[in-house]
Amino acid sequence: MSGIRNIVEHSYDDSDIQVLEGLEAVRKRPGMYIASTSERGLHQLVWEIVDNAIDEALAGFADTIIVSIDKDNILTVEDNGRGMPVGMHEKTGISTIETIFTVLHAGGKFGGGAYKVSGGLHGVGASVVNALSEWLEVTVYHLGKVYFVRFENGGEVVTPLKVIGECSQEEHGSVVRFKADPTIFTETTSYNHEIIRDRLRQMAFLNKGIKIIFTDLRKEDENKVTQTFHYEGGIKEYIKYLNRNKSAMTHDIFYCEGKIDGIEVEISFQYNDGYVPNVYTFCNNINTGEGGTHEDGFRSALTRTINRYGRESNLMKKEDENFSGDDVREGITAIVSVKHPDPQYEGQTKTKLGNSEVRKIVSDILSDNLYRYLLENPNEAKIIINKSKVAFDARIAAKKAREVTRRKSALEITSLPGKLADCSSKDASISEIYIVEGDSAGGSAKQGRNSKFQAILPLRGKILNVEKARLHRIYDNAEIRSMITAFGSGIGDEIDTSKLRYHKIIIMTDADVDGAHIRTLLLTFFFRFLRPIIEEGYVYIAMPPLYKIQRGNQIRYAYSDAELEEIKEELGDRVTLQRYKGLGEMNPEQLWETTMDPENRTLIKVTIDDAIEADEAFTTLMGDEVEPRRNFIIENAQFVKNLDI
Ligand code: 1YM
Repeated sequence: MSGIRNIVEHSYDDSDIQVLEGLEAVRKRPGMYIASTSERGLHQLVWEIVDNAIDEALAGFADTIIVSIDKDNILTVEDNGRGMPVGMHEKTGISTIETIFTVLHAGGKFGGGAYKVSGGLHGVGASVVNALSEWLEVTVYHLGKVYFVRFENGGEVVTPLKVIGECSQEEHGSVVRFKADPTIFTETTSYNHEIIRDRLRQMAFLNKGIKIIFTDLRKEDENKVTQTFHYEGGIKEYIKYLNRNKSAMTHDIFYCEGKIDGIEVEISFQYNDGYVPNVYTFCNNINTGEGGTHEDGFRSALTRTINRYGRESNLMKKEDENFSGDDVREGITAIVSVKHPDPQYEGQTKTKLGNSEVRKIVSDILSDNLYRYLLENPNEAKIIINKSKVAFDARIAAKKAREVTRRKSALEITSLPGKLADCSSKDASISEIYIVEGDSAGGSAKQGRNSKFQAILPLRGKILNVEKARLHRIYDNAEIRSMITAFGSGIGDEIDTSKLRYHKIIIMTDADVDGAHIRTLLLTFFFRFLRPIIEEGYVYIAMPPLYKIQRGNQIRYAYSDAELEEIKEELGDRVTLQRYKGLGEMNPEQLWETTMDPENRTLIKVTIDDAIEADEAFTTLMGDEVEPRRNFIIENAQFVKNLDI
């Protein structure tokens, strides 16, 4: 490879031979220059040429790039920049364009020093594309003239650079057209529409203002033939796009940019109501999947600035502990994009940015801008602090709960809670546990059950309903501890559903508002700390009847008002009607018959969506904000009917 650069010291003839030897080396061992000769390598050819066009746009000379795939998988990239240099290269004696396309790594070397951003990772140069193409053509529009050059068979000049026509003085730009060599790309030479579309869209997001038009003539669907990607808002619009199916917590999308020591930094983020952080980082338009110094700088500045603002605004109290990085990142969607003239990549897949100066640069730019943003947008700031607080509380609660279970196992106390009336079967697959609200209903359930496979755990309903209790207080709660021990699966990160002692965990609460409230609390608890038991389908809700309708010896139960009407119609007017206010009003036989007998009962399997909804309800209902609580109750009147808060 290094020998190739020597051509500058040789005569035209010698260098011509060496050039071809250089490109021949690429053809012999493509794997040294591109990732592979499969689909991935094929697409790298496209990125290589697109990167050059993007560089021209980033240098400020072009604003539109067109990428087209024709029916024969010939690829064309076009820009409206200055046009590649058409002069003779003084040292090689061949045209600069030919040099760019025939000398390995010539692109950067021959440039006017303008800093090249793209291709940092794969940037092998246009010559590699030429080497791996059956043919390649370049057309340049420059100062009223149209220039053309054509290469064949992996880089031989068949039509040296010449003027082939005229254009208007205003017209300028470069067009590169090539056909990938099927003898090299033996797997496929057919471009993947989605891969190209997604990358071009991403490029347009990462480089604000550049219009990228994608044409795929292989498509029949008109909407797919031509698509335009053009985002004046850049990564801010990218965040909006990434969050399109999520519900945002903050109304606004944060954005800032800055340039220190020639390193450009852009950062944007928004919080959604999810739990996972999604932080995407880029260097020179390449996704740095393994993170690196830019991500480090982002993380530390985010945590530091939110804590600083929280304290200075008194939204956090003096005695409060600082939020951790995980707390402030919960539910964030963020993009950190840096443009660096000399990036160093590390890591397993060389997608980790290593330049150490970047850490402080990103951190300084984010700290200044974010702190000012929080001061100027107190409402957004409040949402962010609150969101971090909820995450903080949940983290502490989870830790406590883990300690509780750990302490137990350390003492080897596996003894089941005293209130549990266990079933005799040890086969989890047929065993059920009823979590029952109240001691009296618990009593009926214990008497009414089939003790072979049904266990009963009574809870003292109101105890869970500690007003505005932070989650960690709930975990000090004896009832919660009873559940954890009874289930046997462990909790949090250490959960193991294969150790569950029952494959049906059935929540049985009164069919009234308090019952709904307790159910919400239980589901929230399951969702946050025992999520796999929901995901794997072990959680159910029992459906006790609302009415008992009797005529003579005939007894019927109605589970809804509509059903009551139907039964009344059927049995006529002379019925006695009993409205059940609670499970405790049913005698053991009735409870068995209506709610527990597998032959007759109705169970609702809890889905993760139910649990998410419950979790949201919980967060909103238990939060300190009055306004969202009221709004929530109005919007979810059905769910929390008459709930007295
Ligand atoms: C369809 C792909 O390659 N456009 C393009 C490339 C160059 C220039 C303009 C350009 C750059 C410079 C000066 C400079 C390149 N030039 C070189 C080299 N589109 C596409 N548009 N004048 C024109 O960087 O100073 C390499 S790429 F090496 F000649 F400077």
